[in-house]
Amino acid sequence: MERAAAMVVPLVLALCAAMASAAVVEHTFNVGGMNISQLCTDSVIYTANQQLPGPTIEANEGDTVVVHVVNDSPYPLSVHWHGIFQLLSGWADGAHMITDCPIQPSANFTYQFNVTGQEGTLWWHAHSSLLRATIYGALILKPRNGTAGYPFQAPFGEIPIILGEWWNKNVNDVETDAHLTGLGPPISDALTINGMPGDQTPCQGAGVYEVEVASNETYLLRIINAAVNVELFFKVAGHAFTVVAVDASYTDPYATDVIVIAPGQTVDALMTTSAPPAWYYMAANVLDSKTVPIRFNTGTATGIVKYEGAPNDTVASSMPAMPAHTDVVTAGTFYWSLAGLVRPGDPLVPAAVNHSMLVEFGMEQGPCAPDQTRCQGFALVASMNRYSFQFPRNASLLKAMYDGLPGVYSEDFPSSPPPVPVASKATPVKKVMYGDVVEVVLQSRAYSGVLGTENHPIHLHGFNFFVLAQGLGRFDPIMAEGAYNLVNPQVRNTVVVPGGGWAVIRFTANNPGMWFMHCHLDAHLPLGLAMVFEVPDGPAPNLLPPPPVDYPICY
Ligand SMILES: *[C@@H]1O[C@H](CO)[C@@H](O)[C@H](O)[C@H]1NC(C)=O
Ligand SMILES: *[C@@H]1O[C@H](CO)[C@@H](O)[C@H](O)[C@H]1NC(C)=O
Ligand SMILES: *[C@@H]1O[C@H](CO)[C@@H](O)[C@H](O)[C@H]1NC(C)=O
Ligand SMILES: *[C@@H]1O[C@H](CO)[C@@H](O)[C@H](O)[C@H]1NC(C)=O
Ligand SMILES: *[C@@H]1O[C@H](CO)[C@@H](O)[C@H](O)[C@H]1NC(C)=O
Ligand SMILES: *[C@@H]1O[C@H](CO)[C@@H](O)[C@H](O)[C@H]1NC(C)=O
Ligand SMILES: *[C@@H]1O[C@H](CO)[C@@H](O)[C@H](O)[C@H]1NC(C)=O
Ligand SMILES: *[C@@H]1O[C@H](CO)[C@@H](O)[C@H](O)[C@H]1NC(C)=O
Ligand SMILES: [Cu+2]
Repeated sequence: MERAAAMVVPLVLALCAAMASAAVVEHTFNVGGMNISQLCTDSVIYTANQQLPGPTIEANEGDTVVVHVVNDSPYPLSVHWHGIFQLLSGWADGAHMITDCPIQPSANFTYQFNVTGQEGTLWWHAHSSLLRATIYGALILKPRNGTAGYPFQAPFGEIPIILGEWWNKNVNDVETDAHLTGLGPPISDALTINGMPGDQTPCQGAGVYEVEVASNETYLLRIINAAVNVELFFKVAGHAFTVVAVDASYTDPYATDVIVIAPGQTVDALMTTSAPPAWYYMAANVLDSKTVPIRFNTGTATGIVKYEGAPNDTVASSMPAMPAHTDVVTAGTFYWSLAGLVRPGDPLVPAAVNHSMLVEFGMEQGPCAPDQTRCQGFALVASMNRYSFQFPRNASLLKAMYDGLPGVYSEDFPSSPPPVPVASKATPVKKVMYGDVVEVVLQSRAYSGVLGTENHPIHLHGFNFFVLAQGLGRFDPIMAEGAYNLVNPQVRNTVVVPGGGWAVIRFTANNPGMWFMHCHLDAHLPLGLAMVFEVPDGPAPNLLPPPPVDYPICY
């Protein structure tokens, strides 16, 4: 009886949603300190509304999202709506010093944007220092007519799975240490599932995420990698998945028993509860793609899937067999097998390209800066096309563009790597015209030295891109071009470029603004692994409106 009643509710909701016109989805996030006992340690962390993960925002395509962020923390911060196009609302992108100056302590700012042409799972996070380790949450975008609009059978239930990293320390201090030593942050103390580390840590009684499911039903798992610095494997013992979307873009259904997900990415996967009724572990562990041995978190975060009415004595024997940390083959298979689902009316891959770029990036050893007081011998430096990105200090790039403020940035980001040996710290942008098609070969530089190479998840703000091809080693245009998927490539906002390898992305610059493209490992972003696309206004009505009245200014 109970089950039958539960089935009726989604149908009614779907009908209501189909009739409803665009809605306004409004939230207030009070970002402030929160006492928490985690890993047998009492800490003060900073969260939105005293929740870890923070509140879930759920909207339908076409809705307007309004979030009042009140900064009750001692840190200036901005909040980024990861993957949202921000069509004609670039001021609300929340990219620290790119589109916004941070919200000062005791101040507030209202982010407002429309959800246009996007469905699936995205997320939001602080975009200032390591604060995003605890200030994050899910951003769920449903079709305009609700679950009836899914290009797959509406699931019985939906389960957000937000993977994260936890430090037993104030993450701002972790960030400061990373800068003082010049070596990046130390490894995290635990991995988490929905904010909790699970029962495989040395701390007895640590929090475990648990979810109850009914037998023989299909659930939609909305998986988000909110970890700061690590790619992750995710499995549920005794269960398999069908991937139906990544980064809020539908995919051809892809069957797998392991999800591979990099910081910044999302994966929507269907899971059918057809196993014998029992408790099953879900687990996440690190994919370590480094070619040299550097310490990483070898722990496993766990949660439990509990079948209704099942005995609990089966959980101990049901740990999923996780891939080895170094299993880059399993990772590559997942990342490279996905294809986009092309439906009538979806954007097609643009055939002609206006800007063909080769962007080479990587890490090197640089000199210790005077303020890096604990730096010994060298500091890590990262660059894109030889420029180590420097954040502007006096104005956001978007405000500087809008006001025509000189001296904040230069428009000379090169379209291919110049033959200069050292990375110089600067704030160059690549200017393209509104509506131009941009193709970028993202080339990871290979090193034989002590730094080795590793995968880098490259994230573009403001646009989705088509991933036309990916490969290992040096990009060879003759070899690669025949292999471009121009028919149904996967569509993403964050692509994992394999260590020493490459990926080719293509997008249409149909939104005026300043759009950040950067490595989503926070160990690499402050070192300069970033650049910016400048897109001026298009023909009316494609004009960037003036900044909101409460837009934070820099001090
Ligand atoms: C944390 O706990 C301390 C000691 O009980 C208390 O003084 C403080 O107000 C608490 N902070 C928050 C943010 O709740
Ligand atoms: C957002 O949607 C609202 C309601 O449909 C519309 O009035 C407004 O112009 C849109 N804003 C932008 C920036 O497109
Ligand atoms: C936001 O700041 C404004 C201006 O200081 C103030 O009037 C308003 O009450 C604040 N709103 C919240 C929710 O704190
Ligand atoms: C929901 O919207 C999708 C896409 O517009 C459409 O294909 C589908 O038929 C709609 N379903 C219902 C039940 O309205
Ligand atoms: C689930 O489906 C299988 C196969 O149809 C069936 O054998 C089993 O009894 C079902 N389990 C429940 C709890 O309904
Ligand atoms: C399983 O149930 C027993 C009896 O209710 C309880 O003592 C035990 O703690 C439970 N185990 C877990 C892992 O919840
Ligand atoms: C971009 O390419 C298209 C197609 O070749 C062309 O029509 C357009 O003029 C180009 N735009 C610019 C700014 O060159
Ligand atoms: C930024 O502001 C500081 C202090 O007002 C000034 O010294 C500096 O020249 C400015 N930098 C730029 C790039 O305008
Ligand atoms: Cu990186």
